[in-house]
Amino acid sequence: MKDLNIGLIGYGFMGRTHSNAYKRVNDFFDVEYRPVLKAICGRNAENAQAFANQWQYESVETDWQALIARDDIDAIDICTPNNTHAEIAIAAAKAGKIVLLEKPLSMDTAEGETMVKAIEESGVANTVFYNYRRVPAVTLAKQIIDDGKLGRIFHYRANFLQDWTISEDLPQGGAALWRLDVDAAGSGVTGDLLAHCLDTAIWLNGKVTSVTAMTETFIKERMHTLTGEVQEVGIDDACAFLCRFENGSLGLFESTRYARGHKALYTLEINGEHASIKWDLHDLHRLDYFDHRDDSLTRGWRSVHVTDGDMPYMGNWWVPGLQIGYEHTFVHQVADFLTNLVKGESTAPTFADALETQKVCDAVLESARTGQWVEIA
Ligand code: SOE
Repeated sequence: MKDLNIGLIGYGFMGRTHSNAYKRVNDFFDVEYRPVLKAICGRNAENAQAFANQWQYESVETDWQALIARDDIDAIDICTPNNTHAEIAIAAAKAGKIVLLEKPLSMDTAEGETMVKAIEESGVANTVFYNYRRVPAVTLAKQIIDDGKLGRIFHYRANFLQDWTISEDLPQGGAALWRLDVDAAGSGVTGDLLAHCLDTAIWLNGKVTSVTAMTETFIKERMHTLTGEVQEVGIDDACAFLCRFENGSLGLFESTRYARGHKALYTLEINGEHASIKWDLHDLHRLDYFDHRDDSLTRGWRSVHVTDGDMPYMGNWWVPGLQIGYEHTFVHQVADFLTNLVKGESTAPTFADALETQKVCDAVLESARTGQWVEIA
């Protein structure tokens, strides 16, 4: 077993999901590397120390450049706001460190391209955490599609609905609310939530070739947490778009943070010539499947409980019938990453894969601005 010394930057929500994955992976997956929580890095020394105590990191850094300069760090994991991804990832790649990055890749396509260039020039192993690919039911959907069971695909539909920003008293910016600040996030639901839907869609159904979109910002001004000043809101609160895929199918996507009652309702449905698939994050261990070729006595929607030992990832967990959840998707990505690392390979979605998602996000935002269909180069 080889040690892989991790230096993780960012002690927020995603810092916790990634740390949990590093700690759990060897308990459940037979991989040749053992992640060692070597250092946590964050600007606030007290918060970073508290995080280190909670998750048992060996040391604390408050300067990410100092972290990258350390010889005892093999891999840099970036869990910081989006506007810092490029600078840190490029510096880490140039220093020859392995790079793991929480989604999305970048603020925009141009920045993403510089990141892909740097990572490819350095040749370091990399991955971007788009964790929902590794929900066992979603991975099973990929296997079903690749097996040809759906036949020709006609429609791809996805939603990601939340309701946590409806109050106009909610400020923008700062540690907890940077996702609402366009300067830190790049965009609103498009880069934060539809990016997840697009990563899964491109993986399951292939390239998106053109889009037409609309966005809305319902609350136009919010106080900034850091300055106390009321500022214009620059993010999209809601976005809906239509698209065409390279395989000829049509896509329909919607995301909002204003769908009262929905907390993280990521759903997708794919309709093919022979069969259809449906999945819902709130019931994440089930995959609904309808096959028109079934005999007429039993034909209907089946709800497949994706917990059997021969289903994706499930043989590594408990016993058939017992469920796993959200945090396990990150464990799966780390397990795959460590498995591929032995072969010197990166793990999908790589920086280059995530750039495809970024290009579609940019096209969506451009279309919403111009009112025109936008082709994806
Ligand atoms: C936003 O609320 C958020 O936390 C996203 O940033 C995550 O990527 C998504 O998985 C859940 O929702």
